[in-house]
Amino acid sequence: MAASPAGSNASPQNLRLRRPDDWHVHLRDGALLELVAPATARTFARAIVMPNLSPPITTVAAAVAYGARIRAALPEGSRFTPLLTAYLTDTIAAEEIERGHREGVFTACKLYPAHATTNAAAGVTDLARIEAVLTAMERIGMPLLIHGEVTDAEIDIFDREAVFIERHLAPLLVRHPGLKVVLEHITTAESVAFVRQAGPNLAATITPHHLHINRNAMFQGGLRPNFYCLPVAKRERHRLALRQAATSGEPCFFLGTDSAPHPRSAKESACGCAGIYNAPHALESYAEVFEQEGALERLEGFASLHGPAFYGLPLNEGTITLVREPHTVPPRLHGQGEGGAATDLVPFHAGQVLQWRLAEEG
Ligand code: OTD
Ligand code: ZN
Ligand code: ZN
Repeated sequence: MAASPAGSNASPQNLRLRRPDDWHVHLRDGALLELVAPATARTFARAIVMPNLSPPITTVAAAVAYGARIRAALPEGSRFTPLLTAYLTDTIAAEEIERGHREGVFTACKLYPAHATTNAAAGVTDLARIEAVLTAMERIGMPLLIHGEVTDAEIDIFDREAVFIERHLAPLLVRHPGLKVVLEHITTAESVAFVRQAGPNLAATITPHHLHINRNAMFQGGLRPNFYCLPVAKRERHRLALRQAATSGEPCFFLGTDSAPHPRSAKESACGCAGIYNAPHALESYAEVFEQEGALERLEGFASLHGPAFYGLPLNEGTITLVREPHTVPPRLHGQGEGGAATDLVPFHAGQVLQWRLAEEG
C-alpha cells in the first residue's frame, strides 16, 4: 500500500490499495439488484454473493441464471466478478454441489441454520442431515460459509453466536478438520478468540457496522431500525475486540460487508427487517476504523490480501485510491423498486461525515 504524506508529520492524504474484494454481500434480485449492484461493483473486484433469495439458490442452473442477472445489472464496462454460493438445505445433494464447484459456478456453500435470518426458513435444521455434503466439500476443498447463530427461542439473542460456536462449530471442526470454514460477520470477543486459536482452516469476516456500532445504536433516543441487523450488534467490549482483530494484520480476519439492503418501508416498520445497507461507502467506512486504530497500513491486508489467500484465489490486478476528502453520506438513496414504484434505501452512516472518499477510476 502506498501512502503519500502531505508533509513530514502529516497523516496520509491518499491511500492506494490493491483492488479489494467483498467476501460477503447480499445483492438481491430484480429492481433492488439493479439499484445496489453498481455500488459493490464500483469498489470491489469480486464479491461472494449470498444465495438467500426467494426461492434460495440451491441448484447450479439457478446460480448460472442469477450470475447472468447480476452481470446484466452492472454498469457498462464493469469488470466486477460475482462469486456465487449454494444455499444448503436438509435435502441438497452432494453431487449438485460438487458439480457446481467443478464447473466454476459455486465458489462456496452457505449454511444458514433454519430461520436464523432473512430468507433462512429453508436452511439446515440439523448438521447431521448435511454430513455427506460436508464430507464432499472437505474432499474437494470447497469453503463452508456459516451464519453462526443458534435459533432456539430460549437462547437470548445476544448469546446466540457464542452458543453456536460451543454447540455446533467446535464439534464440526473436529469432525471435519480439513474443511475450510468462514465464520461470517463475527460480532463477539468470544468469536475473535475462537477463530484465533483454531487452525488455518478457519477464518472470519467482519462487517463495517459491527466495527462502528454497539447495541446502544439501536436505542439511541428511540428505536433505530436502520441499525438492526443479524447477528445483532453486541456490547462495547465486543466491538473493541472486533476492531482489534480487524486491524491486527492477522490473515484469519478479512473483509465481508454483509451489506443487506431492504427498502426503507420494510426497515422502518412495526416488524422491521434485519440488515444494514453499507455497500455505497463500505471501504471508506473500514478506512475510518483503520485510521482511528492507527493501522491504515494494514487495511490492504484485510481488504485485498487475506481473503484471496484463504479462498485460494489469485490476488486482483490493479489498484483503487482512497483520498482524504471529508464528505457527508446522503440520508437516503432513491431508486425504483418492484414494478417501478419509488424505493428509498437508508445507507449506513446516513447523514454522517466520512473522512475518506473512493476516487473515481481515471
Ligand atoms: N440481514 N443479516 C443477514 C442477512 C440479511 O437481509 C438479509 O439478507 C445475514 O446474516 O446474512 C441481516 O441482517
Ligand atoms: Zn448471516
Ligand atoms: Zn449476510
